[in-house]
Amino acid sequence: MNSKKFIFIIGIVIAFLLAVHPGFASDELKASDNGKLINGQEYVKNRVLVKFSEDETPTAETTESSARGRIPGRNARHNQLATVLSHRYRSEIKGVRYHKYTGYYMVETQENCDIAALCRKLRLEPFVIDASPDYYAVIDSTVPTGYESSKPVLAASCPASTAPGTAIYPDDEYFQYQYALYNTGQVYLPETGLSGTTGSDIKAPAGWAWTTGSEDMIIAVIDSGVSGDHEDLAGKVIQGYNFVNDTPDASDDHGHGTFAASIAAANTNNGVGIAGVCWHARIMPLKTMAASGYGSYSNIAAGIRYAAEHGAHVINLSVGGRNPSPVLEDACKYAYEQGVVLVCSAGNYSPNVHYPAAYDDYCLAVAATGADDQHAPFSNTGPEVDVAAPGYFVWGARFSPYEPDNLSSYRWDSGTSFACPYAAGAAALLISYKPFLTNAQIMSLIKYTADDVNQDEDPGVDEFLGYGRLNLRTLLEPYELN
Ligand SMILES: [Ca+2]
Ligand SMILES: [Ca+2]
Ligand SMILES: [Ca+2]
Repeated sequence: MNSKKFIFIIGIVIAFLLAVHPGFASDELKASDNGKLINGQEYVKNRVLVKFSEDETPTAETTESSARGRIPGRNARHNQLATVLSHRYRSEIKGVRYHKYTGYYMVETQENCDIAALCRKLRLEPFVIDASPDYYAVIDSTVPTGYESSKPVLAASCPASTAPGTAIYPDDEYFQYQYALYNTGQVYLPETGLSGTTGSDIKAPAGWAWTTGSEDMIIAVIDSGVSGDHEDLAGKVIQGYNFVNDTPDASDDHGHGTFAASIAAANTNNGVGIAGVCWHARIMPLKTMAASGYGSYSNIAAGIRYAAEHGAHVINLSVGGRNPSPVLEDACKYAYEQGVVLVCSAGNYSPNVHYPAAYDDYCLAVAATGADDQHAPFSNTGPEVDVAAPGYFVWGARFSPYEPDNLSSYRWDSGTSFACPYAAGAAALLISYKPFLTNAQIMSLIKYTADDVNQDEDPGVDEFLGYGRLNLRTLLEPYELN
């Protein structure tokens, strides 16, 4: 074994050891001492999210809330209740403020407050529907930032750009490595010589025969931000929002969001980089995850509501946490009721499907497969899994905060994080092609047209792959009635 290969394998081992423990906390997280543990999950220190009873009749809506449409507005009665809490629990509560993005009230606790005990007490108040910690979610990548492959030596196995039938083969430089889109049994990891299994792909060229997507499509990417300066996302990224720093600048300071966005909708057939699933969709970057890879549920909920309020058709959520939480579920319900398709990663190594993916009523939960259509070993399992897509060593746009001027590089990465945007891109393609479908119909079609690739071991719907691996050909091609 040569030394390069040895280092590469050691790298993979370290990557997976780290991935088993999602708490690969960055220095930033350690330094800020973010919270204690409830059920093993970290939450924002000194904060409780409170939802007041809807029965408390609103007496006055603020202009701010009415300008924001259907988001529940701050109302005078709720403000009074916030004041009541501040007085009644003054030994534990420092202040209460309305969180305009979620409609919840954020309680700031005194230092060393027992958050779990305070939540229990607040829930006993007749006018409090829920009081919960503001949990952290984590990005669903299994390879830590900084572990990135070198630029590969190009193999001579690129499919022809003209092809039999109606399938479309784009001319992007790295399309040849994207077994996820079109698997010819090609080498997909040049450093290792690993090759795929013919047909273990989402049948993208056959799907693109019917549509390559509409520029009207907006995919909101709730993540670490997106680098709109990357060559394969240039011209794609519309105005979003940064909920971590409360500013309109939603640029990426991690790399995860840029990678996920590129899988869903990279500039395609432009001769460089990779091919995206929905070629012409635009990306709305909603930064809810800090450079550490962690983000609070309240920020993610804010991002989900923002997307629904600002015209997103699809929301890609390659993030999640182990705890259910009303603030997150309410946001998913709200976006779903606005007609948005919410596509969520099932999570890695939890081992159960995490949240928001596990909200069956509102979210499409996506598991990961590899280049042989096998369930990826890290991919969470459970009855909430709806569909699977490749997420084991897949190619995407590389953005590194350590090399912000390098806007033309690519790499592989793994995780249900990167299975998710294949399904999000598929949803955007289907909406482009059949805009009359409802979000519930879109979600059903994605499930019902998937391939039951594990039917020998797990026939039918199962807890590993749901209905099966995504198939763009059967999703998009018209049915022939005989
Ligand atoms: Ca490209
Ligand atoms: Ca589900
Ligand atoms: Ca099955």
